[in-house]
Amino acid sequence: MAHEKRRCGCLWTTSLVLLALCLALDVQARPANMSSLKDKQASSKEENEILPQDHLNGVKLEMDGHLNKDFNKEVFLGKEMEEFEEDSEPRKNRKKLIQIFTKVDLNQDGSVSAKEMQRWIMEKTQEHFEEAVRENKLSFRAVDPDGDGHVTWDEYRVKFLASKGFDEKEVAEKVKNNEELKVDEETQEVLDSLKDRWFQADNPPADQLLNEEEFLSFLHPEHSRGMLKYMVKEIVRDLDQDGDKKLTLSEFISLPMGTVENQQAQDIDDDWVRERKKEFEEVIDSNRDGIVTMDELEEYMDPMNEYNALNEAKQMIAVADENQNRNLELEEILKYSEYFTGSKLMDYARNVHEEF
Ligand SMILES: [Ca+2]
Ligand SMILES: [Ca+2]
Ligand SMILES: [Ca+2]
Ligand SMILES: [Ca+2]
Repeated sequence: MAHEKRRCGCLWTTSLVLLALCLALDVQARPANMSSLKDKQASSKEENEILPQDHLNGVKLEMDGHLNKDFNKEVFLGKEMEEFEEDSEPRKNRKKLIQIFTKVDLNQDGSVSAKEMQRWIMEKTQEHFEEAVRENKLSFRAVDPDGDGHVTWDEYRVKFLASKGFDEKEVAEKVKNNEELKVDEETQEVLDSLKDRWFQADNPPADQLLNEEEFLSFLHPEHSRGMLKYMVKEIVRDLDQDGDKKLTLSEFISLPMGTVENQQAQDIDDDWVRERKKEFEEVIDSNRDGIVTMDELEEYMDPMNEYNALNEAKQMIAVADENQNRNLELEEILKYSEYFTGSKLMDYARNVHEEF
């Protein structure tokens, strides 16, 4: 009887583990989707635009340490990305892709070289930055309603809590009177890390106020040298397990702290590990000594790094280069449309030259 019971308990434990694994897998599959969802919510809800996002267009890692799955699309399409998302009609997309091809092919010889692709990637990355500057104008206006060009941490904190559903007047009153704010633990954690980031974005001489430019680097650390370092530090802090401020492969292919319950799931998720391993060994660890330093990670994450852009260009070409001439022809780019634009073209092979 007792034996029976034990076996029952064992089965029960096994199914619990299985359930946990399934849940963990689900969670793990989520980050990339979550961030695109977050972006959408942010653009539809103005108050969310005052919050730094986990996902940054044209940056190879998300803030939570996950690889940016859309990176190649982002640097290939630039600000035209949304058009491809909204308009899924293959015919139109095909036409657009052909137009893009003729622009990437700068010397108009009918094929795209690594150099041409590199130039294009730099241009498209710049577009994402210009977009960020434009959006930042609106976000800054939302946190600086009196328009004096400066925002204090307290003002921002009130706006942030208001966006989380707190009563803005009430919070503002409490902050003004230096009263304690009763917020849940999770919100407090976010507040603490935002505060850290806020003071990092305050350029010397530190006046504890952010102007529009500083606010831009608060929301978009990728284009400011100091903030890029800060972002790298945050990511290393999350992934580094032995505290030496460097990353080994095993640290890099483990999930960030706080998601430890995914460890087992991660071990069996071969794709996830394989992709990260490849990225670690072939790209991030540039001197190939098996260790990723903060400097290496910073180089890797810098969107305006020309060397990275050339590497990315070569990688992109290699994916679709069927005739192995280290260049991309129109046929190749149309065939691999999903890789470049995220949308499939079923009739890629038909009448490629029809539009000319
Ligand atoms: Ca060319
Ligand atoms: Ca380490
Ligand atoms: Ca290294
Ligand atoms: Ca080719």
